[in-house]
Amino acid sequence: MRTENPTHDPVSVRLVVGAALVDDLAAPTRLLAARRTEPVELAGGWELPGGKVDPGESPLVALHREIAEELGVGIVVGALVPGPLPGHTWPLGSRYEMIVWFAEVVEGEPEPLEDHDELRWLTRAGLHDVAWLPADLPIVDTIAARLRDD
Ligand code: 9L3
Ligand code: MG
Repeated sequence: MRTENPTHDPVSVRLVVGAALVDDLAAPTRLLAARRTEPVELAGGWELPGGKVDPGESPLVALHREIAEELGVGIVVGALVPGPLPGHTWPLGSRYEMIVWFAEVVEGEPEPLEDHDELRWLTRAGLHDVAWLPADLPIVDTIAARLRDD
């Protein structure tokens, strides 16, 4: 009997890094949401910015690179937003897992330079004003618990 399921093969799961960009790491009141432009099945969905770790690249280096490429800003990275999988990652379909850190912009002003066409800073009360990608929803709910009302 064939028991292996390639979609559950950890070797085939690729790591994605994401940033929970907040206005102030010490007293966060707003979270940055980014609207995807591609691929077509995800276009229009809102997400935490980030992307795939390159082979041989460390996750934190990948995070700084992705945020610089996508938003044109420098960041300082804070605590993990701990996910339920080993290594505190979050499930992202069958092919990816994502590791997410809180982060704050320290250089530049975020702009949707690559892979997004709109950005929004959301307050806790307005977190669900955008249509988050389904995979990002539980992460956003965890972040919500850390946001202060402003
Ligand atoms: N993804 C989902 N939520 C996110 C991010 C950054 C990524 N917050 C998914 C979308 C893609 C895959 O992970 O299927 C790789 O992301 P990217 O490299 O296309 O940004
Ligand atoms: Mg990306």
